[in-house]
Amino acid sequence: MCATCGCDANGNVTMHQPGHQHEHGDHSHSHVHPNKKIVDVEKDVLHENDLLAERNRGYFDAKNILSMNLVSSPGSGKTSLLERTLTDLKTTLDFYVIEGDQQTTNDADRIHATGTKVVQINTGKGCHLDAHMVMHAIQGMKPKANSILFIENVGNLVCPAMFDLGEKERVVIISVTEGDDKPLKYPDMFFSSTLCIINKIDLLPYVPFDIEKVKANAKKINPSMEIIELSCTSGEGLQNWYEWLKSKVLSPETVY
Ligand SMILES: Nc1nc2c(ncn2[C@@H]2O[C@H](COP(=O)(O)OP(=O)(O)OP(=O)(O)O)[C@@H](O)[C@H]2O)c(=O)[nH]1
Ligand SMILES: [Mg+2]
Repeated sequence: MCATCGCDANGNVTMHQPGHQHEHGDHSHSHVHPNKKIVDVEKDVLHENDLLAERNRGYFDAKNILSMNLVSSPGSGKTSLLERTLTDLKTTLDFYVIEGDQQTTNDADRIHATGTKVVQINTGKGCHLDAHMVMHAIQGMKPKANSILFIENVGNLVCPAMFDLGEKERVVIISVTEGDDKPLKYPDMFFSSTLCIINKIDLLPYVPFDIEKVKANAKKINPSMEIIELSCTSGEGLQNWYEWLKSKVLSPETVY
């Protein structure tokens, strides 16, 4: 059992690459002993995760890799946003993707179809990625310097908020079918993210979703959060996302 969220992240991390599979039997995840105080275990798990996240961050910084953790509820459009972005920008920027899901290589297969190098991490019953899993994935993937690494987290607005992966930016995606109260109901995720993407705006005429209200709610939780509205289906607003992304890319000359 995962001490911090109650998910059973017990056992091995299986990393799938389309057409290629690895078994990593050395993944360690802390377990709750029935007699131990949960609060102590939580501290240990998160402390261990934070140390590994710092290690990942050092690796990303040293290689000037822009790392982004994409988080959302299941189905908000994380993979759709990646498909659009990779297809539209692959000639100008160098991309890598780590896909996190409980099961299947569906998302990795979709990313692979865009011609981008991708590793799938299956968490089994675990409901979030952690820094250890990401460390293994980047060791196998060896992303080039000055590239962009997208990490698509498991669809879940709760547990991934607690686990720093060493990313530079955390991007939370909410779709208009989910309700405009989500920032208030899941404040940790919105507080810890730097950008909020409101996706599926093509569906606004059909759903009772107040876009001004969701923005106000997000700003209430995190006043410095940036917000971009878009539709992966119609393409509306994607340009704003691409400009934001490009503005975050550091040129090699600015690294010291
Ligand atoms: N109408 C509409 N549908 C969208 C949009 N973006 C994504 N979808 C649809 O939403 C569904 C889920 O999209 P995904 O990209 O798989 O979502 P996800 O967040 O990656 O899902 P998980 O990985 O399962 O958490 C798919 O059927 C998409 O086609 C959009 O902008 N508008
Ligand atoms: Mg996905």
